[in-house]
Amino acid sequence: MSNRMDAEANNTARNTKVMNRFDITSRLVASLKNDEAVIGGIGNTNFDLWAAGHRPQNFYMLGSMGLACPIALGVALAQPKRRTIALEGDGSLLMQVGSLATIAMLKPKNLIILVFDNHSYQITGSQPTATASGTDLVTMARGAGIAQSQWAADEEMFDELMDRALTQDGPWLIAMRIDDKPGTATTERDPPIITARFMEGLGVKR
Ligand SMILES: Cc1ncc(C[n+]2csc(CCOP(=O)(O)OP(=O)(O)O)c2C)c(N)n1
Repeated sequence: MSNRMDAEANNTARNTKVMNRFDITSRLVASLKNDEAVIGGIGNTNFDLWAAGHRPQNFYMLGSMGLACPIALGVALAQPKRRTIALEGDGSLLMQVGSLATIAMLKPKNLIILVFDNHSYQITGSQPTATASGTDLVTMARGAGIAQSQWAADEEMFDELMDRALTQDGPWLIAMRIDDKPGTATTERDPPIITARFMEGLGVKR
């Protein structure tokens, strides 16, 4: 671990730069080494995943909040050799925050959670979430038992953390403070096609 990351091991959301979801998602996609599975949560996280360049190992959650982590957990347990990455907004993670405790309990080494915290339920009108009044999702994740939970202070630190998360045992949770730019594109909305393509991408036949 670099000195900088040691020093920032106890960082909080207050110390982080406000970044951009599409930029971070593009960095994530560029950092992928093999056929990692990536699960985009409802709305903006999967819109930006789609816009960053579709891959057959991407799954785009439509309709329900809070399911990126539970779906990614299932994939990580079913295919323990494949790194699996969940992308979730702060509002969605707060709705299904118990999934952090389940992940901590089951300890999937191959699971990485990325949290995009814009302090709001942006896509339904930017109503403030609890993180706007101080709830710290990294502290919550550590409390749930995911010891390797960190705020990325800036883009460079995101790249460093991602590099470690892709090569060292997890589970990991990396959180970013992000701006209020909307998702970059709208994902093609066809659930049977999304599911079939993802299963094919993971080498699983129905
Ligand atoms: C269970 C459930 N409750 C409410 C909604 C309506 N809804 C869809 S997206 C959304 C906000 C999501 O917020 P967040 O996860 O923080 O992502 P952001 O829009 O900020 O990128 C809401 C309230 C829903 N789809 N499902």
